[in-house]
Amino acid sequence: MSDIIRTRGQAAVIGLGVSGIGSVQFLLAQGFQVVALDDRADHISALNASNKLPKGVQAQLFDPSLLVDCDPILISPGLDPLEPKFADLPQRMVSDVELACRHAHDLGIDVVAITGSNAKSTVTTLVGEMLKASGKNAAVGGNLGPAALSLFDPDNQPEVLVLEISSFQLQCTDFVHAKVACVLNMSADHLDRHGDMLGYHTAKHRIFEGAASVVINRDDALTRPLVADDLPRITFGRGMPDLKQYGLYTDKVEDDSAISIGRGFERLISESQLKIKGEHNLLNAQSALAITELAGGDLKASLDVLLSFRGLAHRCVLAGEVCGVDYYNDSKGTNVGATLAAIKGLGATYSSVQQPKCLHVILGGVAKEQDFAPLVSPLTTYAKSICVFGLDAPKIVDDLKVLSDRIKRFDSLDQVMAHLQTQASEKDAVLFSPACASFDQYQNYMQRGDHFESLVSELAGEGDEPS
Ligand code: UMA
Ligand code: ADP
Repeated sequence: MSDIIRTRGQAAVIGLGVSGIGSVQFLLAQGFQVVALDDRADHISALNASNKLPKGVQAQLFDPSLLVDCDPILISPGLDPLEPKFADLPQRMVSDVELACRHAHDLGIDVVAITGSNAKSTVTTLVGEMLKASGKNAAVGGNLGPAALSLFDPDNQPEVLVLEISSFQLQCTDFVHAKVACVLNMSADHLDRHGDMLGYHTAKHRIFEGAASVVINRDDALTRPLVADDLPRITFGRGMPDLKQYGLYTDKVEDDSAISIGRGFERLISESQLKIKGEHNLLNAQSALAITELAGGDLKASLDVLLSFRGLAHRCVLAGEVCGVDYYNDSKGTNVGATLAAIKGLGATYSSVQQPKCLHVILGGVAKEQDFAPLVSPLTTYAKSICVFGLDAPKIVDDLKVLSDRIKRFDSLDQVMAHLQTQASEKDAVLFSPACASFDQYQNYMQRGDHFESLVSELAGEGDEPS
């Protein structure tokens, strides 16, 4: 048994959100006494008045003196371990993900560990479904929820944990030992927390610690493990696949000019058979197949899952069609890399020789110190108009100033949609992919996406009225 769990003395959990509450429950079940801490007095009162924490555990305001005898100290991912208030803690802080990986290792449960700047939730969900379809008892969670430590069930232990792991979680993770580990892609995000790209990259690459095999994106050198580069591996990418690797066939076969996902010489599934659209989703499908293969899944069962997969809510989903204009909700596009993929993917789908510029792109929110200049090229190619709103609109407008002829600034999404109703014309698409966090005007990206979808429904209602 892992030393960290064997001690069974006093443990602490800092931050009592989804992962914190999961951690408290796990530690209690393991026989620890648990000190449960949070910084928000109102949240503490609400928790203590509810039955969300297990009996006998009282939430308390953070105070380092309460931690003196605690080991381990679990820190929730939303809290920065480098904050000065944590500097003098006697023990190292660990993430709930590290504890979950250690516990899985002790119990002989496999771990599949997935990170990346974008596509984590989509690929993690697909891998979970593919392993289940292959007959494995897979539990899926981590950053996409439920929390990693909530995935264990003594009455029905999973055979495999499929974990989406964020850079925040990895920052406090020294033990993973995954059967398969993958960094799907790397582009700038969360630099306000990690300082710079090197700090972000270093955090992400902790996922390879102790890995038995890896999946690598051939088109993104930053996804390669720097150490232990001789691990068993499968690669995926845009090019043609090599033997036993995944890739894309783009050549014409008889009458079928469709792009196909291939493994070695075999064409597995064509683009037109998939319900998820855009080149980025062809990469997501490949990475899911590769990870599932190394995790011991079945290819035929995995392809069946791909055929029926419609994508996750708030990720480039068609919210509705109003007066010949398609409206896409990509509220989960919370960084420049994600929005880049969405513009390229939908742009290529909607543009035609007659109308190369086909998209009205909505950006805005909290910029997280990102540079928006990488969006200039795809916006130049595909954007008819660009609507910017929210806290960091001035920064976005400034970074995109070479496109000033097609940018307009607004205060709210309501104003943007009222404007687009009069501007977008038949065969255009409106893409809501903000490239920013939502916290300036919304609780989270889900609430923001729901607001967009409700505005689309309102437009549809108005569009239906007889003139
Ligand atoms: N808190 C403090 N002090 C602080 C900040 C927060 O005490 O300085 C307290 C809050 O009062 C609250 C708790 O900490 O009680 C919130 O903890 P948290 O921010 O770590 O959030 P959780 O509810 O535990 O959710 C976390 C992940 N959140 C973050 O990483 C910010 C969830 O990912 C994850 O689903 C969940 O654990 C289960 O594993 C969300 C996310 O936005 C979806 N992730 C980021 C992303 O995907 O980009 C990384
Ligand atoms: P994550 O969990 O990493 O945020 P999601 O699967 O939730 O990833 O997708 C988030 C957003 O990332 C999507 O809305 C889409 O805009 C974008 N995206 C999806 N797949 C890719 C990819 N392969 N490369 C870049 N961006 C992507």
